[in-house]
Amino acid sequence: MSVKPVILKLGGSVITRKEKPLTANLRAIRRIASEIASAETASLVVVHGGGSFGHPLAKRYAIKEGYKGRSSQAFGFAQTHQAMVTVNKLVVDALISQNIPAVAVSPSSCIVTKSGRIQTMMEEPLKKLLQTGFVPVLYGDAVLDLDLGFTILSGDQLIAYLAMRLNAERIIVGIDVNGLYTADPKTDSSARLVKHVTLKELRNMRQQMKEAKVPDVTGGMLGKIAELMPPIEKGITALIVNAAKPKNIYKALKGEKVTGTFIEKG
Ligand code: IP8
Repeated sequence: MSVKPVILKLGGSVITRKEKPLTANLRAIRRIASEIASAETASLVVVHGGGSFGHPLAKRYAIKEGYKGRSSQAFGFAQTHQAMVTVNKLVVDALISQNIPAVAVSPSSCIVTKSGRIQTMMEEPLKKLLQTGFVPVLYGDAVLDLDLGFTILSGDQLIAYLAMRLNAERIIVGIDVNGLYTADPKTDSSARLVKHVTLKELRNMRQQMKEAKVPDVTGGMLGKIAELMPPIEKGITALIVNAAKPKNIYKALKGEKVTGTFIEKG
């Protein structure tokens, strides 16, 4: 592939209203679509999360835990996937309205996992889409699993996998907080934003938490970042920004200075 793609993740908490099941944040989706259009990134893959579409259904039917042979669960798998198709359509529609040649790529149709980790992906259509100048739009999805029957594939695992397989230039993760904090910014006012961090520093932070036997005090961010470690190890940088704040996704795509957490191998 000649131009290295940028992998952009849009968190479910940004594009949906997390507290209201099956409710999109259309304003945010449209604003981000226009920021993506203005940035004119040469090669781009968009991946979005589930938010109030995928997560409540996945939880209700215990999709992540695997297929226990109950027909209600199979129905739940279908509903979870369909909820993701619904929110994906809103994202793709918004991008197309901005004259971006966005094309939906359904993970459940081209990816199989094994114990929750991506085992195989039929990558050719995705690669061909990128080479032809399309913007593929994928998402966290309910997928078939060789050991579990089925499971949930997170958008975070997907972006890390795609970054490595597509030899990405960089990863941008848009969430609803400014980046990685030293504590959970939603509950702890002493939390400080980590603006720059290396892989070694990240490993140390995780180790310290493990030793102190505290759960992820960063509000789950460190766990999310753990997925990004393999591509970062390979020299691909990652930038976490607040996509709920106007212009941040534009600035991140353009490589302009923006508040967030920049992660590199170091
Ligand atoms: O929001 C999971 O993707 P994520 C999507 O990136 C589903 O964790 C189907 C729950």
